[in-house]
Amino acid sequence: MAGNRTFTMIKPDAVRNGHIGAILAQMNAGGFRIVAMKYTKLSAEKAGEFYAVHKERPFYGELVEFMSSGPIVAAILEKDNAVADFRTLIGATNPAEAAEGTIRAKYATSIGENAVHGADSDENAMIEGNFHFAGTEMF
Ligand code: 3AN
Repeated sequence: MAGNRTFTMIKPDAVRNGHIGAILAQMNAGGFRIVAMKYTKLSAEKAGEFYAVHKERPFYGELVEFMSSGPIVAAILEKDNAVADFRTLIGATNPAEAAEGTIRAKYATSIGENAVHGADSDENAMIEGNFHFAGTEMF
């Protein structure tokens, strides 16, 4: 059965460009309830740890540098079928391929600086949520 929670980050590009409010509004309008939320900044070390699965990819260094370049908003969101529905709401990794009206189509600038993160499985949503939040920070 599909889980009901996912994990997201509003990335440094979208924060810098002033899109936090609009992106959160679109998440709420899409039926997602905020379970946990934090305005924070990843150190290069923490960003490297978060994206360790991509360590061998050619863009890993660039990704770690970008994700630690400024503040982010980290959040756990709740909705039926959360992981898949959230990936539909944000659109494809490459904003040029993201469906019209999706968060990445509207706010991402490139495949690397693509405005938001969305967990890709129930298992990763749980791991990523626990990476950022203590149990006492989830409501
Ligand atoms: P998604 O975030 O849509 O699940 P992944 O898991 O393939 O996409 O990639 C994780 C992150 O790595 C992306 N959000 C993006 O920031 C970055 N990334 C992916 N592909 C590239 C690429 N070809 N060049 C630069 N950065 C990339």
